[in-house]
Amino acid sequence: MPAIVLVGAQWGDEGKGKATDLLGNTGAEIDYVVKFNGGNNAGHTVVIGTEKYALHLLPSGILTPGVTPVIGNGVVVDLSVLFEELDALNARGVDTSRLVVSANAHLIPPYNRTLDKVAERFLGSRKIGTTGRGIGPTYADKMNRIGIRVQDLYDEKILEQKVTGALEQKNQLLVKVYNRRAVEIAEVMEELLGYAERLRPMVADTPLLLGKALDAGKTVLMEAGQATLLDVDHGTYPFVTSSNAISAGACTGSGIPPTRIDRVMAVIKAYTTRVGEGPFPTELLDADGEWLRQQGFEFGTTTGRPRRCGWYDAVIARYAARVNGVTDFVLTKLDTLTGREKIPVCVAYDVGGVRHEEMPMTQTEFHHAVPVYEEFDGWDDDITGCRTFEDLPKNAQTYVKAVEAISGAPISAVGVGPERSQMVILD
Ligand code: 2SA
Ligand code: GDP
Ligand code: MG
Repeated sequence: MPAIVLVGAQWGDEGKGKATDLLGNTGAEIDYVVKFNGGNNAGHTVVIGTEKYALHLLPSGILTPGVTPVIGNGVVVDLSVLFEELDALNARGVDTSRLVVSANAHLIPPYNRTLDKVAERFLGSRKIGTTGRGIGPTYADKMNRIGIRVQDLYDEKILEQKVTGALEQKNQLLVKVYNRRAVEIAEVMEELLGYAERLRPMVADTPLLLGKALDAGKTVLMEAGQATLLDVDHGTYPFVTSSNAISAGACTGSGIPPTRIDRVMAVIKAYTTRVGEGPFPTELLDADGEWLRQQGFEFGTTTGRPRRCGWYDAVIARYAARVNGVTDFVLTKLDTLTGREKIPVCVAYDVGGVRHEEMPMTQTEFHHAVPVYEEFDGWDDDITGCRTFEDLPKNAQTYVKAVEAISGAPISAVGVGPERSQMVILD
């Protein structure tokens, strides 16, 4: 199993961090875990025994001894956050010395953090609900060819030229559009260069490193930040993040070609959540939504924002299966649904009287999609100790099998609690 991609099937926070960590610790024998998109907008929580880790910029593989964690070229890196996270993990006794960072990864300069936040304020009711970490402006700079890359830190003349060029545009925006103070070249240079020497031993030609590793028979896991419906091309645009979070993004964001990938796992929650703005057909704005938020502890790992909650949406699952080429789903947080008499599942949408089995073509239709529900019987027994499918109560088994039948790919594992071991592995 040389290259595996792990993505989120919904709007994020499906439990990708735990799934990655679990893969690294079960038979899969993962050698490298590569983060290929996003930056410190991500928030992955991994619980090992009584220890809880919240990772943002670092790949979840950092917690597994023997695994080499890699920050791929598709990631945007805030150096201050990188070293804060490394220091915090080191203080807890985690060995982070194997971390590798792509020379081609883009850096989040301080002015992009400011621009992300002021742009959101400026948009008012049209805001995206970003995490305010400078992600969007940094990817925009990359496409606009005014980005700063990791390798630029080691050619000071080039770095200064690039920062000067970028600031010509950024200061116009900051001063003239947003009424902020202009940013000085010196302060940007100082922040970026301040980390250069500490970063130097981690910097590598990661596509070459990973290509050689695959040639040598090593197993590489590529871990997505955010999720399918937040993908800039295939998500609910413009209410998306600014990178490709689907499986195809793993190739551009790591330099590993599609021909080397033979498994695409998608993590999907037994219900649905979203943070930030944008359409969400099964959203529950009532007591049931609040019940899911409290039962599932649905608050942002990065920003602490309460997550919007709704029922499982099989239209989204089928869409995710298709655009990612999902080979298997990991269904998480089944335990959160314990205690309900009935569990509704969205099987299709009604858009203006027309039934849609598949994701509608336009965002206008998606905004107006009304879920068509089927109800399943719930269960009361605590399932957090279940480890085999047969351990699950009959109604929970029926729910899992029913969801699998309409989601477009088989379910290979079911999460029954936040801890690493709380997983039911299916045949
Ligand atoms: P951005 O900051 O430009 O990427 O925001 C654009 C949209 O992407 C959403 N987004 C996320 N959605 C879910 N989880 C994310 N990570 C954190 C977590 C979120 C948090 O794991 O809990 O702590 O709030 C994440 N990152 C970005 C974002 O909400 C916007 O809709
Ligand atoms: P990610 O962004 O996809 O990695 O997900 P997050 O870490 O942001 O959010 C998922 C949350 O659910 C975390 O708090 C996890 O500890 C927790 N979690 C993951 N799997 C399960 C599960 O099967 N059951 C329960 N109760 N919690 C889970
Ligand atoms: Mg998260």
